[in-house]
Amino acid sequence: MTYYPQQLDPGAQSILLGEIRRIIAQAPLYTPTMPRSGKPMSVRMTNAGPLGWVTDKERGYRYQTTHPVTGEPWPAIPPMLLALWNEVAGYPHPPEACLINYYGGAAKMGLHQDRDEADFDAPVLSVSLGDTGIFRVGGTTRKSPTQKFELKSGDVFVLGGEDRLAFHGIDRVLPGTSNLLDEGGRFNLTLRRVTRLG
Ligand code: MD3
Ligand code: FE
Repeated sequence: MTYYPQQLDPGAQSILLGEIRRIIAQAPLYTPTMPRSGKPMSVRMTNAGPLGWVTDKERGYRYQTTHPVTGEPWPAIPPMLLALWNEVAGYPHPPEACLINYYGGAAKMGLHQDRDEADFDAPVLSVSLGDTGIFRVGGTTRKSPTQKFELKSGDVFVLGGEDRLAFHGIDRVLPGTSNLLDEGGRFNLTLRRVTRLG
């Protein structure tokens, strides 16, 4: 697990935010629902890239090529994110999915593992924009002790190797900790490989 605090300066953060706004104009944030229960998640989501992560009551967690509401293909991953992947991920193949999470007021994400990908060898890269998120990461079992990090706007995280399957979540977002978003809240972008090569 490698933490790059303030990897993006304020200028780069606002350019990236512009790219995210453009993606959301094409592929609106929607409210995902949990498998089986159909309980809505508090985080709203959309994606960029050839594949996007989605969930709903009927079909559960999966990757698909189209937006679940509009039926349109996901917009492309912004070149600056592909450049960031090349700079810090240390993986010789590009990401296939960029999940865009938006945390408004009371949104959070419970402790979970990311295991909907066929390839766990590739790292996962996360970029935070906007208000600070309280991030919790543990080990590969739900009982392992956890560590807390404050993920601030412009921070980048790379999860590779053993940490790729660590349990993690967002306890809460601290309102008023960033001026980047006029509406407040937090965006997290997660770049992932989904399919196995070869
Ligand atoms: C640690 N998102 O979308 S990103 C998710 O801030 C997710 O929105 C959180 O967890 C967020 O699945 C955390 C940082 C992250 C991503 C993948 C990981 C941390 C990780 C995979 C393994 C361990
Ligand atoms: Fe996750």
